[in-house]
Amino acid sequence: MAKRAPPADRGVNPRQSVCPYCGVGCSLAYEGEGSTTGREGPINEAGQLCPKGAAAGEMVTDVDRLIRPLVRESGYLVTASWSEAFDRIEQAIGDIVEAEGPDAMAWLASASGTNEENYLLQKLARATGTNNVDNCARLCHASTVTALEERFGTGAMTNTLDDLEAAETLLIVGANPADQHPVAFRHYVQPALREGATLVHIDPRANATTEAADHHLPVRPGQDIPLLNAMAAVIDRAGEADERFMAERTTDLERYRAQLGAIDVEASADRAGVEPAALRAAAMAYGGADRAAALTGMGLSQHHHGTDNVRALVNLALLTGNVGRPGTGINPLRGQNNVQGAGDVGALPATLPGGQPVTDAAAREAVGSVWGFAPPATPGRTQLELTARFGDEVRGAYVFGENPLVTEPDSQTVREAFDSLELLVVQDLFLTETAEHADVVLPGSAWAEKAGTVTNTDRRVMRMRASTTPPRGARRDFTILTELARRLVGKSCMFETPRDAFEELTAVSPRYRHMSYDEIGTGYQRWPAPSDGETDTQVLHAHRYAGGDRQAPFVPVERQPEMATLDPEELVLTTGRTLEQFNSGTLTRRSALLTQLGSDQHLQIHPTDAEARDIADGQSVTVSSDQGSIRLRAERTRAIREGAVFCTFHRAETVVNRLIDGRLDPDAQIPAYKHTPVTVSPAE
Ligand SMILES: Nc1nc2c(c(=O)[nH]1)N[C@H]1C(S)=C(S)[C@@H](COP(=O)(O)OP(=O)(O)OC[C@H]3O[C@@H](n4cnc5c(=O)[nH]c(N)nc54)[C@H](O)[C@@H]3O)O[C@H]1N2
Ligand SMILES: Nc1nc2c(c(=O)[nH]1)N[C@H]1C(S)=C(S)[C@@H](COP(=O)(O)OP(=O)(O)OC[C@H]3O[C@@H](n4cnc5c(=O)[nH]c(N)nc54)[C@H](O)[C@@H]3O)O[C@H]1N2
Ligand code: SF4
Ligand SMILES: [Mo]
Repeated sequence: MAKRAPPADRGVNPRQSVCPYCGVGCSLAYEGEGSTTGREGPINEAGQLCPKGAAAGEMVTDVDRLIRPLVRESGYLVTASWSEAFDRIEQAIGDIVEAEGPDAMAWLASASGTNEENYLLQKLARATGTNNVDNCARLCHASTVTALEERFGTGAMTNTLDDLEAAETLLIVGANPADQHPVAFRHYVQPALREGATLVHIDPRANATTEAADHHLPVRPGQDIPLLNAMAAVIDRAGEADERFMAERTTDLERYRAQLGAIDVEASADRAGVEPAALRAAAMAYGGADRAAALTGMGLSQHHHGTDNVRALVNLALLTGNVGRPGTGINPLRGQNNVQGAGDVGALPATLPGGQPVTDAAAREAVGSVWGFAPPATPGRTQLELTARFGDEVRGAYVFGENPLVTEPDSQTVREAFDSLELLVVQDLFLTETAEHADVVLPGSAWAEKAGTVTNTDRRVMRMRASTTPPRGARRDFTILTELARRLVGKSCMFETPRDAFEELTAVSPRYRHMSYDEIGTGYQRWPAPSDGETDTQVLHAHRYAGGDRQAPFVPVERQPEMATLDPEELVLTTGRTLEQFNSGTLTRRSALLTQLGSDQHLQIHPTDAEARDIADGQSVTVSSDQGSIRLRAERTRAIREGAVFCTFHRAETVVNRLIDGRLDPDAQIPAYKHTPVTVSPAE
């Protein structure tokens, strides 16, 4: 496939910005009075938007926007001036750092914030002396990134959205892009299917993506490893492995082959809960294609064995030579509009801007020479490790654009943890469930009010432009963080404008070194930098992996995931998303348009499982795990497989995450939102 050049600047459009919701990164403009229109952008070339993008203006004018700082007095949040709020924060952080050291603070950055805001926040944290900075990428693709980095040297999408049209087969595992990345699905996946590509969908639940699929494997939640390994065994036995690729580009094949040789395909299919014939057919669709691309999401990443899940998928791609060529690869679909960027700019506890490890002395020195101070050398703690230490070794938290009281697992414990802090600062647009527990709440800015850059799922950096000012009394996020930096660490973290921060970012981050704010214009610039003769880096790992090696090891996954359904009374709860709502729902629940379109939160249950429990369609049910109980309305549907139940986490008041335990994947510290043994019974 011909490589497309980055589109030239399409002429000055002073209002063109990027959608504040998902990682696809559609271009849009705020038209005033709560209305938004799509703009012809690098991704949505005809200006298409999904319903969330179309409704993105509504949050800007919502009557509940925070417009005054709040501080806690005698147990109540009361309005305060900006200087009172900043004084309170400065004093409290100063006290905590003096008494307990800088690691007693937790800094949570925002995957919904710009690169410049997140760059500033992580730099500020490091200037105070801690690497305790993380963001909700930890809850999302931490396991994917860990598994990809260990093989390929970088965790990002190996290919691009444009490149999908070169695939003969698309393997979508644990993702539902028709609902969660809708414009990417319509604009990139569906055209590939119309051109004749085959779609294999692995998901315990039939959904909008499944409607387009040729093969659907309704895997039992948590059992992707036996399924993916059995697919590999089928491919290998059929002689469809790519021997030449494996000889040139992989190591440790013998161990992997030994594992494959011992696999009983029927038994694995049984364990995974799928038909052996369907498994074989899906395997041949992937293994028999010359170019097959895998797209992956939360169904694979959010497990106690999330990293192992992705390892199994990487093995499959290496076995079939589906890495480093157009129309192939492993492509994590990223979550928020800037979750890729938040990591790129260093809002992670173990990495400096550009993915450089904090433990690398040369990287620390290079970054430190620009910053004027050296970043600390010991990796910080991850988001959930920090929460677990609240009230103990961690005394204060600064939460920028996240709502962890709703979105972290084991909500009851999380709530107690947040309440045990000496200082909780929340910078948000609304009085979220988390903000209600804060000591200081700072009213920030919505997307239409801010300028800067964001990095989408396929490594494209695009610019946001402010077309209006924050409501009177609120402030731009970048301005808030600059003032905070001035007060806490003085000049070393001060920037006049987001452009200045971006320029410094290009100086410290190898990923962004070739970029320029002006040249991005209304187009994009992608990382990594193109080498000679290339115009754009659509395909990573073509000759060498990003880590510099020519060969990547097979890492056989021998551990079998636990089976939860030993007790016939038990079902496995898996959670996820709907088209019209976004994460904790803070923004989408307020939209009249989305509420009109969107469904309520139901518990999807298979008719056979419902029958066995005397549960009628629409009936109120109690869902209980070892952690607690909640009530939901049942929806009897064959869309969900037997033995599993599904609901979303968008409705904060339901507190679904009360049911989910706090155990983490040992390699990536990601929680298991996709696998909770529960009992379901008619509500009293
Ligand atoms: N409309 C909308 N779009 C969004 C978001 C949103 O909230 N709403 N959030 C954004 C964010 S932050 C993210 S991270 C992305 C997430 O995007 P996705 O990864 O697509 O999101 P999920 O719905 O969490 O999970 C995807 C699918 O995994 C399936 N699944 C559950 N358990 C398993 C399992 O054990 N194995 C397999 N193979 N599949 C399983 C679920 O049935 C679900 O259909 O979406 C982004 N886009
Ligand atoms: N059960 C279950 N739980 C899950 C998941 C799951 O699949 N199942 N998925 C997990 C995943 S993948 C993720 S990413 C997390 C998401 O977890 P969170 O990031 O905590 O969820 P959001 O609702 O996206 O919260 C974003 C907050 O930022 C605010 N905000 C948005 N834009 C701006 C801005 O420009 N400035 C400021 N100051 N604030 C802003 C919003 O108002 C909102 O309160 O949830 C995780 N939790
Ligand atoms: S697909 Fe994603 S980026 Fe595009 S309009 Fe919808 S939510 Fe926004
Ligand atoms: Mo996410």
